[in-house]
Amino acid sequence: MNSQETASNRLDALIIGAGFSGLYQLHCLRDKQGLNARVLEAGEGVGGTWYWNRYPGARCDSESHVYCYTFSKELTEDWNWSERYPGAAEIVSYLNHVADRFDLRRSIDFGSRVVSAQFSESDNGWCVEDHTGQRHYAQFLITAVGCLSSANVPDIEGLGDFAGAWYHTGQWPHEGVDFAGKRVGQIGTGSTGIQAAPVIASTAKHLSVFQRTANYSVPARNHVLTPDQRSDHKRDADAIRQLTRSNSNGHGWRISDRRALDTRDAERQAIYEKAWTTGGLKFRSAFSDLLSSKQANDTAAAFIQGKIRNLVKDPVTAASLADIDHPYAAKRPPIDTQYFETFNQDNVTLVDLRKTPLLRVSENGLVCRASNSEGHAVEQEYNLDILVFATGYDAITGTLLRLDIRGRHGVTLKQAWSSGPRNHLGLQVAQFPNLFMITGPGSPSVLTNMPAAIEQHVEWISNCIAYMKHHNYTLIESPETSVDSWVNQTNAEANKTLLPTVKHSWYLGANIPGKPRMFMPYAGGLDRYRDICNQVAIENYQGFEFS
Ligand code: NA7
Repeated sequence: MNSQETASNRLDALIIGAGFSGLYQLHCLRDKQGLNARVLEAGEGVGGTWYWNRYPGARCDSESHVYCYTFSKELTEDWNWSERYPGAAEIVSYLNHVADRFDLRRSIDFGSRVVSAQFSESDNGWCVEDHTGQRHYAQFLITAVGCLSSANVPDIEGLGDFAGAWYHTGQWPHEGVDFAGKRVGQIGTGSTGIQAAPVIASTAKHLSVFQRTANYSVPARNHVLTPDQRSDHKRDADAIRQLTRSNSNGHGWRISDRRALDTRDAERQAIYEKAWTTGGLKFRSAFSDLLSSKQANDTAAAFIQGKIRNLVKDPVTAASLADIDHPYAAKRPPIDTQYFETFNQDNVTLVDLRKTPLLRVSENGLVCRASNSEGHAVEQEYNLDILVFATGYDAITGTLLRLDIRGRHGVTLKQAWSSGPRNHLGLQVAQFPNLFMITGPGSPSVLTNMPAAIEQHVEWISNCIAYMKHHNYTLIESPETSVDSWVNQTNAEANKTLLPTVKHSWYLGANIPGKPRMFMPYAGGLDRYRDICNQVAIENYQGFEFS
């Protein structure tokens, strides 16, 4: 690295990504601390995850009055959400409004994809290269790349032969896709597939949903917010903020103290009925023991499976949809608008891949292995015009690893994480000084309402940098001992729950072939995590080393 070049244009902080985290991090460092901070963003606009995820039905599962920043009263006051859950387009509008309101765009390079980041021992800083070969120098490097931003397109034989069009939901064309009169195949029945199927089926000639693993889903009960509901949210903004900042999940509701196993059958059933009618992720707040006791969880699972069997008219389809192999909410629990009801439409078919496994993509569509009336294996071809991959992401670590980040002595993040992601407090990796991760592995992230987790991380990182500037420290780093201790705590928290018991969970990296299996998010709750981080800061950032 040319040190003259470095000195002349070195930033205090370089932030990767202009979604919820990157925008707030920029605001905190540039506007509140007067630092020279800049954002590199691969997209042509702000929005992060929501910039790319424009698939049909794309909508947040958090309620709109909590899926937003809380740091500015004026911002809360002047923004109006239109529905109980914000749709993708409205979230992008909100983030554009934030970018304008705080004049953030002038510090963002759009269309700038980071291809590598190298720590320099001589400069105690980072050299970041974008796809054009341009180099950017900064004392601090902060990744704000989101947890679900690297699309997982499965390596299915023959995809190159398909004569129709195919799309991954996480890289959806901005001009949209017209399904009218088309035969559509959708692979995947996670949160995304469950949102997309009813919308695709509303215009497609035919939709075939290829289901590998059946999934729970609870009705979202989305609705347009009335003027009264909107003004209640504004009036109660302080209390809502206090709640989202003090509970375990960052949502606007607390998990009940009541235990399912201590509740009599009739009462428990009534509680589930009420939660089903209310709808949304709040269903899982019905009892405290749903994620700690399999027996308790079975009661929720049986309730939802009963609902599925009632909602779906064809008994064979209903049985396939309700034949769920994991505890409720041990995988990310979807919420839906008319998902199960969609299978009652004449133009919708469920293909159960457990009974008829997917063999390959052909020129005409998808080929599965079925059996004929004599029980002999035969190939069954589904003719399709459009194939939709709702197959998820290389979650949490995927994008970080693709950035080709190199720490001390050229060690790559891939090498440091060869057996799974390891860091201190979810924030810092040993041998990678002055690198901070927002909502990376080892932090509550995807187990919470993301903006609540993001605000906590951004504020902690900003305070830490302010502390360093105040004390004239130029370098912060986490020793291996701190990393070991945090990894042990993260594993211990996960093992208190049913979360790591699911074989095919992206929380564990199990959806990506070859990815090391390790439960990635911190499962001890955002409230506990916040307390731990605050205590570390109070004790002069104990567990970190400064120089
Ligand atoms: P998910 O939750 O990872 O779901 C992906 C779905 O795709 C799931 O049903 C997978 O089945 C299925 N899948 C993946 N690969 C294949 C192949 N090769 N063949 C058949 N089926 C496959 O991703 P989403 O986008 O739905 O949700 C991600 C998060 O976004 C969500 O949790 C929210 O936080 C928002 P599997 O279950 O692995 O058998």
